Amino acid sequence: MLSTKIEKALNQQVLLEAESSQVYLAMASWAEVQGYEGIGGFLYKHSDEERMHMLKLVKFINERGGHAVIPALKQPAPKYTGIKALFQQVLDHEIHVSSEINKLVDICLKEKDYTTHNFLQWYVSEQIEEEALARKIMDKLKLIGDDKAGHYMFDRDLATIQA
Ligand code: OFO
Repeated sequence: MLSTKIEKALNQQVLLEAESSQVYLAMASWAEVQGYEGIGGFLYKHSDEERMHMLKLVKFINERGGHAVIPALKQPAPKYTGIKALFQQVLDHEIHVSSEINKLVDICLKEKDYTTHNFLQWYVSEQIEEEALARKIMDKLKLIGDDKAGHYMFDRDLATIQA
């Protein structure tokens, strides 16, 4: 059984994962409209993944006797100044998510909720991978700079990367 404190904290994470999915969906749509098919495809997949992260939390909360509340979402920015700015936002966002997951883990330890602590380990590992991938992408973009041909290759490259 979840304590009220843990239930509330997990519901906050439901909101964050839902927001992540929504933001990446907005980014995907923008990229697609700009002609970046590979980037768009990558971000659509990433958006789906975040929805899966949210669903996993919803199921867990309900299975443990809590109630997962599906939140309202604010509209994400519809436009981006460029792909570098967009991916910097992805990286910053993932760093933020990691820190929120760490806070959740900390609450679980304080509350001695080892079941939820165990459940959250999957998110801890997932965040390591997602941050590493976002950093790798930013490193590539820094190398490319403003080179148009580089952007074209990068877009093709991203079509083959697993979100
Ligand atoms: Fe990438 O945020 Fe979910 O966990």
